[in-house]
Amino acid sequence: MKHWIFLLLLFPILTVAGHRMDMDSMVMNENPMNLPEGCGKIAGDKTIIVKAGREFAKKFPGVVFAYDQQSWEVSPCTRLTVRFINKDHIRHQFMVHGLPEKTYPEGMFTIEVSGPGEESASLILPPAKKTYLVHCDIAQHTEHGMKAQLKVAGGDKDLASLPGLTKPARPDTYPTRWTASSVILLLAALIGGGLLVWLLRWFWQSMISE
Ligand SMILES: [Cu+2]
Repeated sequence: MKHWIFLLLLFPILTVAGHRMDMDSMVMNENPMNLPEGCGKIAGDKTIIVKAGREFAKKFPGVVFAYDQQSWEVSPCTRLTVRFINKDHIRHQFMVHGLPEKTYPEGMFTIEVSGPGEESASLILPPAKKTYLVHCDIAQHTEHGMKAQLKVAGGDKDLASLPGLTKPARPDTYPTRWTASSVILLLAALIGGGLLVWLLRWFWQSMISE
């Protein structure tokens, strides 16, 4: 009996247009049908396979999570199907921002997969030349590299901090703070090193002169 009450509570969530949810994945604002403003018809269909996980971050120094690609190009009014594959044992998302809010509530489209596995969903892209931010909204995943861009009609810019593609907006700096003790330590290291070289030379010379 309790299960039925639970299902009844869940029912409204499951039936909201464009939303899907099960134990392993979630899709928000899926839209394979409604044309965004300015599109006369669906210009064409395109499918991209997006993989997410730690293994794709290995080639980028200082990056922990990444997609297998950091940039995708799509033509205006294309119906894009995203096949999102999560390779990790943690949650990852493919979240697009900045879409027209009339068609996409809060301007967002999201696929989330909670562990190793995959989920697919479609969206129709607007006609304008624009670069959309794609990222994983799980805490710290964007900062650690799970960030990319989706360019429609060539895009209007390149986003910052895309692993292997663009420079960070605010690069990390590691300034040296010179204090009395660090200066003494440096001098001691220089003198100690010089002394060691002199000692070794002396030792070597006394060996060959024998
Ligand atoms: Cu993630």
